[in-house]
Amino acid sequence: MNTNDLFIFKALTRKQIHCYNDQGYLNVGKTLTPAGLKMMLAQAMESWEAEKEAFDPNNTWLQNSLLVDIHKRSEIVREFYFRGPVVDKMVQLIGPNIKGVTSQLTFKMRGNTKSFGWHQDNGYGELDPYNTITVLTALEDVDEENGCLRIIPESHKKGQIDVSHIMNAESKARQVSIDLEVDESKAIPVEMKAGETLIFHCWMLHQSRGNFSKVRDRRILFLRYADADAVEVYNQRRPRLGKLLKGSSRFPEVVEYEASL
Ligand SMILES: O=C(O)CCC(=O)C(=O)O
Repeated sequence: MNTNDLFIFKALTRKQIHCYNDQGYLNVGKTLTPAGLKMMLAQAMESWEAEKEAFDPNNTWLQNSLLVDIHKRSEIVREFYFRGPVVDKMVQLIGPNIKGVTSQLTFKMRGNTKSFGWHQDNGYGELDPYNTITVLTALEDVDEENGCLRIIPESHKKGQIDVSHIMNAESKARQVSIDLEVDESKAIPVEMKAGETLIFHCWMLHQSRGNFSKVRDRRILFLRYADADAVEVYNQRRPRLGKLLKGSSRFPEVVEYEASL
């Protein structure tokens, strides 16, 4: 696959890095060309339609809105995740050793009016070191009407919030969602144009409301990248398995891990 026609590669500027570190999030601009966007949307929709039913308010977030391991189903997602325009940006922000730790679609199709509560991504699975980054790429324009992400700028400065009372073994089994109390007056919507990528820190407080558009979906590719030595705090500090994308890892199981198919 010749990705030069599909992806837009551009290093972060010093100003952007400062902004990310200070605010905890950054819209890095377009990472997909129109052709890349079209191909990614087509492959994502093929996977989505093969797996997912219509929205059902009695179903969980997972059932309605999430399709995991999307890099295993879509070649363009795999290229984007492993060798795309975000990987070198992760080196700039995290360091020389990088692994991919999550790839999924979070789709809120029209009519899916369920909100997703306030949380830190490191609340659903605490990784150490605490510099894991979530990377959202909008596959169409997203705004308040169709349920864009809402965040609290600088909230990453609060550090890890203890959610062990919510995320105990029993509640995990029941797929309980985290919904932290926050100061809503500090929240801002993060609107994005199709093909743009937003990155944010693993301690960033964020949530989304439902999709209240009658005519537009809200389709997002959701990836996460971590330091190649990142461990799962909730799992006896075992190394998080994920494909090594840059540099090296002290864990042989990470070096040898083949995530693709
Ligand atoms: O897709 C959304 O609206 C929210 C998803 C999210 O915050 C997450 O999966 O951590």
